[in-house]
Amino acid sequence: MTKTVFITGATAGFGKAMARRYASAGWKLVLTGRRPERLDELKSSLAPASVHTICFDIRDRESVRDAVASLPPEFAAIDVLVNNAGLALGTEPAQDCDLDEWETMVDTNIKGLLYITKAILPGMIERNTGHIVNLGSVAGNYPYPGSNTYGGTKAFVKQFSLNLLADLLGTKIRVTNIEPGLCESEFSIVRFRGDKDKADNVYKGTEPILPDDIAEIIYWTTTLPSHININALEVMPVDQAFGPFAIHRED
Ligand code: NDP
Ligand code: 8X3
Repeated sequence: MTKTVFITGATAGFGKAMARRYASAGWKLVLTGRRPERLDELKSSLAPASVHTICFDIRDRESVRDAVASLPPEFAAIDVLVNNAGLALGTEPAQDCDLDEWETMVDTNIKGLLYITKAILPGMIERNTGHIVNLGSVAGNYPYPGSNTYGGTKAFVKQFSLNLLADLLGTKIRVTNIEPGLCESEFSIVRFRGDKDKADNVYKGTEPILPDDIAEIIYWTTTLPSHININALEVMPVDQAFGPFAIHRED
């Protein structure tokens, strides 16, 4: 039977690449984001794939509930949910950050992910099948300067994914946390609030991971035999590694 994938944040980056990957394998797709023109363009580019688009802000609890409740019957049985929509805002030290931006990251990366999960999980439980893939980050595993709240939200995503697995023991539902490092998408443009030069500098002289790479990895985790669960998968480009501990010394 044709499977259905529900991807949040399909208007750019990983989400858009995943839409192409799953469509090429013949899946039905539910694609979401806040930019309707991008959703329309993507749907046309995926023809003749079976695509349902929904435009809403995942921070809005009612919109999430309505969007999932009003799925057409042929798209209502979700096999794979990819909780991909998310963002970082800024790289300033905590003491210089804007509280509104911190709240936006918490509302999107944590609360939005919870709203979608809570709306889609009951159907998976009822059918005793499904796979939830969350987009964590290396920022949820390791600290770095300026990661403060963004890293905190991704640490939440990591622990929530593991805790979901604990609660879902005895069901056939799978949960995977994907933890990428440096990947080129619109992520840095958003993080630097539209400053394209600053964003380009992040990737300058390196070979970052690309959205198609992440799409392939996620597709793989969701098409393994159904008795296998990839709990977490951390992935960085070869051009990225770890630095020494920073030590402050008085002059
Ligand atoms: P992009 O900025 O390219 O895409 C982000 C997507 O999220 C867009 O489609 C955007 O759609 C959607 N989105 C953001 N806020 C909302 C919202 N409030 N409601 C609905 N949709 C929203 O970033 P990436 O593809 O790189 O990032 C995808 C995920 O991967 C994020 O969770 C990110 O934290 C994570 N990640 C990214 C890494 C990277 O280096 N790129 C590394 C590790 C993790 P729209 O604006 O249309 O709403
Ligand atoms: C995005 C990766 O290293 O910019 O989650 O935090 S990083």
